Amino acid sequence: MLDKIHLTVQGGRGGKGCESLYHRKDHKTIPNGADGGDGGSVIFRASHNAPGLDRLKLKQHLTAESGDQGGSENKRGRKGEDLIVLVPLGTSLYNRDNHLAIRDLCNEGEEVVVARGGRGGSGNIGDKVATSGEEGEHLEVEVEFRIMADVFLVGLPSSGKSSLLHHLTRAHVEGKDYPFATRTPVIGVYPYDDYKQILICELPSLYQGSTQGRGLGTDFLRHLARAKLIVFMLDTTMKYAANTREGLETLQKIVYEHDDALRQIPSVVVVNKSDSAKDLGEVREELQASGQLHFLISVKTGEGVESLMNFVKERIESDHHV
Ligand SMILES: Nc1nc2c(ncn2[C@@H]2O[C@H](COP(=O)(O)OP(=O)(O)O)[C@@H](O)[C@H]2O)c(=O)[nH]1
Ligand SMILES: [Mg+2]
Repeated sequence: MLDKIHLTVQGGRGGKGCESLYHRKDHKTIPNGADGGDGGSVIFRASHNAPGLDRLKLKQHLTAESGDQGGSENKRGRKGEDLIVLVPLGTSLYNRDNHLAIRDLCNEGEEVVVARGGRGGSGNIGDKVATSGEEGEHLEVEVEFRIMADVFLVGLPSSGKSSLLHHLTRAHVEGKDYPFATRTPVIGVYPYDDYKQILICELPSLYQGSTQGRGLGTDFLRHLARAKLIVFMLDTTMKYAANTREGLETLQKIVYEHDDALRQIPSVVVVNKSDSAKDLGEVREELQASGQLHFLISVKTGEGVESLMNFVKERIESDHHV
């Protein structure tokens, strides 16, 4: 999945104003050339039905329709059609020249005019000087997609992220039992209380060395920017960390070095596989010592999962109210 592309965006040109004279029977001439139509604008709109950015990338140059020329006998040129570009919810637009944000499009139907069409030229009607239409705005745009989810699972390989996601949401997660199975983010919907839901996203695993360009790297951590809760996930088997403390440090170091602003997002530590711990007492002690909010769970037996989800629901709901 491609989630960062760049496009050239061009508003439609304004139609030319018309220069035309009407010859009256008394030999007087009356200017009657009409104005050209305005060019169409390029408008980005967030939609649940939008294709991924891969599809947009095929176009590269997006140009709205030009306005028609003005005609004689006061016939105004037709306005060019706006070009509506559908993008997925969670798309951010940046101006590539000055690197300024244009807009985040996060709600269904939300839209922004990215390149305005040029104004149509004046006709010579009313003794105006006939002019040609304006060019439309031209912009190089960076389009970036970040997954819109409430909760993100970030963890060591094989800690049980896919298992937890599947347990809660029935999301189809491919290739379990293979430590680096989840290569792209996977999203599931956790329904509760009849009509409420929480969107949960599993990110590919992190481990010591992810930052050194091994494996998938850490670019996917960009998706965390709008998270409401980050779940740092470890497990008791200690295959990918010497102990709980070290595992947690590894995860948090990678995430916060990727972007220090992510520290502002609430987080919780989840240690999975309580059913197969060699020394559960030691794990508990290390978690206590970390001073961080934590849950010890087993996706396999279901132990602790309900308390975890009660906390998650409370956390997400309190977030809705601010
Ligand atoms: N004993 C035990 N094994 C688990 C538990 N949760 C997951 N597993 C197993 O751990 C392995 C890795 O799980 P997976 O969900 O793919 O981990 P991920 O890499 O974090 O997505 C799989 O073989 C799971 O069946 C648990 O609570 N207890
Ligand atoms: Mg996985």
